[in-house]
Amino acid sequence: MHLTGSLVVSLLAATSFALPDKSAVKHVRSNSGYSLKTPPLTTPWTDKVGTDPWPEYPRPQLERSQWQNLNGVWQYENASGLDAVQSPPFGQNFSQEVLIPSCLESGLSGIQAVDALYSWFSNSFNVDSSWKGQQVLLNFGAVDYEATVFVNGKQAGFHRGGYFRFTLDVTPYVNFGQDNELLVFVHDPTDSGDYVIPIGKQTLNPNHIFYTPCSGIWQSVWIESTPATYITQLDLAADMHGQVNVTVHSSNLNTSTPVEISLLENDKVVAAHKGPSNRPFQFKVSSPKLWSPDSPHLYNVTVKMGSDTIQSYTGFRTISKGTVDGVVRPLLNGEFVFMFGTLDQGFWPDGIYTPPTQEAMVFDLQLLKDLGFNSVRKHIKVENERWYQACDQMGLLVIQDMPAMRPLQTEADGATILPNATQQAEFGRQLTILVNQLKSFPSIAVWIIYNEGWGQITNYYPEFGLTALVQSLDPTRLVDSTTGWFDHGAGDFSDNHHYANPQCGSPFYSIDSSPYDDTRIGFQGEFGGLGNNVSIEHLWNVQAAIETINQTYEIDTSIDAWNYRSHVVLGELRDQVQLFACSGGVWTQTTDVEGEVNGLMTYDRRLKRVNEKQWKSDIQALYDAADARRNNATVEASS
Ligand SMILES: *[C@@H]1O[C@H](CO)[C@@H](O)[C@H](O)[C@H]1NC(C)=O
Ligand SMILES: *[C@@H]1O[C@H](CO)[C@@H](O)[C@H](O)[C@H]1NC(C)=O
Ligand SMILES: *[C@@H]1O[C@H](CO)[C@@H](O)[C@H](O)[C@H]1NC(C)=O
Ligand SMILES: *[C@@H]1O[C@H](CO)[C@@H](O)[C@H](O)[C@H]1NC(C)=O
Ligand SMILES: *[C@@H]1O[C@H](CO)[C@@H](O)[C@H](O)[C@H]1NC(C)=O
Ligand SMILES: *[C@@H]1O[C@H](CO)[C@@H](O)[C@H](O)[C@H]1NC(C)=O
Ligand SMILES: *[C@@H]1O[C@H](CO)[C@@H](O)[C@H](O)[C@H]1NC(C)=O
Ligand SMILES: *[C@@H]1O[C@H](CO)[C@@H](O)[C@H](O)[C@H]1NC(C)=O
Ligand SMILES: CC(=O)N[C@H]1CO[C@H](CO)[C@@H](O)[C@@H]1O
Repeated sequence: MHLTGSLVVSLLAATSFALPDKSAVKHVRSNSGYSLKTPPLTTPWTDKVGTDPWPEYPRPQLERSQWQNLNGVWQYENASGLDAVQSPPFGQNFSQEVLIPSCLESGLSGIQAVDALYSWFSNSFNVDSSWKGQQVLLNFGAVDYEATVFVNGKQAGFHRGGYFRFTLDVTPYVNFGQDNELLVFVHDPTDSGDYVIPIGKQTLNPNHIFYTPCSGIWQSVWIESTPATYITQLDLAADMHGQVNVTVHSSNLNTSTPVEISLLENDKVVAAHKGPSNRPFQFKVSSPKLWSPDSPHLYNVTVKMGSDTIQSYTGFRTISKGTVDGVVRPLLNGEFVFMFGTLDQGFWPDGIYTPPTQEAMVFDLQLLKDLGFNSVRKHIKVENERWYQACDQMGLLVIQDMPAMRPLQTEADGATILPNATQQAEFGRQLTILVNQLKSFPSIAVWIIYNEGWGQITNYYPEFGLTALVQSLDPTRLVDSTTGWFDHGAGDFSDNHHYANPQCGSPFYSIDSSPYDDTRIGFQGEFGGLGNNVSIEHLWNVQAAIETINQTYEIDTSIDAWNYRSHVVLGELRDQVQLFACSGGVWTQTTDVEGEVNGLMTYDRRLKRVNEKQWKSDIQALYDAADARRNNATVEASS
């Protein structure tokens, strides 16, 4: 018997429900072949990942106790092409071993593949005999880009979209108390051929601000056991008045089952309500403690539907917009909140899209909190759900981008590549999934649809329809329809990008941007980007990336010069808060990424460029300037 560490952890986590019989848990295949491949740069966590990555429960807002983590060492083989899926290699050992979850291109995967367009993954998993009579659900946190899943030789499902969670009911295919063969075919075209799909910053040809792609099973995989009728999704929204809106989605769409929801604080039920499944219902909690970045209070939630019980949580807060002293402002709990965050791309030199560990992931967010940022812009990527939970717990307002399709022009041939009608419809479908999957995280404040014109059709203005779509799916958030470039008046923000200095809510503007529109929120969706080269041990050690270091942004020749320039640029933003209609900004960026050396810290997270004392004071000055506007005091811009 071989009991992997991840199973031990997941079994230990399953304390309040019947534990699977440990003696029945085993893996048939040897896992001795996996070893970390040395990436071009490591992080302090690279060597801590081991072979049982991401033991934490992957779906914190719909948590079941009876589950089994399938992360760990799987088998991998490069596939010849799309046709390979027609003849799945059942019952075979593959030539290589791979760490799941990971990007095939990452050192942590043990593969470090290039051009991994078609792949096979296999693993075997035991379904405990005590689960017999229950449903068995197989969950994937995210697979980039298309996954065809086979269980014991039968096709169990297909999923398209590289950033989203999906669940397959594999009950009919599994053998209880025995090993089951799991085979996954993955097709990830990224930006090859004429594919125009949501990819964010991934490219098969990394250069400048475009990076190494991520292919394969890059978020956690797990199975869980449920009753015949089970909760598939929980939509929860709670506002500053104590209003709670709930929809408990059931696997049985035909009938409405009674559900009971309880809010808990320190294990005590502080509110409870009964309602139907599959239909929205509401109730009110008197004088809830509100959620905000300064006081990120959360309530635990238990939902029971028939014999299914799940754990979740929520926070009470209201995001809206309103006019404060004649200026349209974003409001949190009815008050102007100056939103100040970083461009946070979520790339890692050892894991690419997959943070090496939860601790590493939180390390980035903690730096932002320590410096006084109250927001973070998750840039054209979707994180695993524990990242949003961390923002909920730590108190960071999330500005969430939809992963972009290809940028307007490719470096190679200068050709314009825009989505055709089919691809545009698919973009809308995936945008719908994004909002529906993430809308119950209290920290998310703003949805972004388009970044700098990437994939944005301009012979008609699709952002108007997509904005209406997002507003209908989630009326509780603001929509920043176009951050940077082609603004035709859609959405809640008049959002400008400008480097290095900001032009926020300002009456002047540069050729790339539009004049501030005073009917919407004036915002600086990107600025800063100041660079500073570092020694080779902190650099992404790839010659092509090193050669582009001085081709993108301003490079300051010392860390002192970098902090001096930061102080000047942040001071300019403060002046614009005082003088103009600037309601927030996004500093580029949290960390260096590949050939970009403009982070608050380096790509390996080992060197912080920020002079913390100065940055804290410069960031506080932004909030003070905003407070002065909120209080309608007369202020003068400093020189
Ligand atoms: C996979 O195989 C194809 C040819 O069958 C090859 O072109 C490609 O480079 C291989 N990819 C990897 C990651 O090995
Ligand atoms: C796969 O490998 C395992 C042990 O590593 C071996 O027992 C088994 O026979 C192999 N299967 C095939 C089909 O080669
Ligand atoms: C709850 O639903 C009502 C009616 O649809 C809506 O007016 C209200 O804004 C919602 N509140 C929250 C917190 O979602
Ligand atoms: C729901 O109703 C449809 C059509 O009547 C039926 O085919 C399906 O089996 C029902 N599903 C459940 C879960 O009862
Ligand atoms: C929610 O539950 C978690 C663990 O179950 C606990 O650590 C936390 O304190 C609880 N929160 C509240 C507000 O009771
Ligand atoms: C869009 O392009 C894709 C890829 O070439 C193609 O498969 C699809 O049929 C096209 N759709 C339309 C409406 O042209
Ligand atoms: C940046 O530093 C690296 C390593 O020290 C060096 O090879 C490269 O030439 C430098 N680039 C610039 C633009 O200074
Ligand atoms: C950029 O840096 C490279 C070294 O990586 C150097 O050869 C080149 O001259 C620099 N270009 C400019 C414009 O400074
Ligand atoms: C300095 C400032 O913003 N003053 C404003 C205070 O509010 C009144 C009434 O809305 C305005 O007329 C002032 O311009």
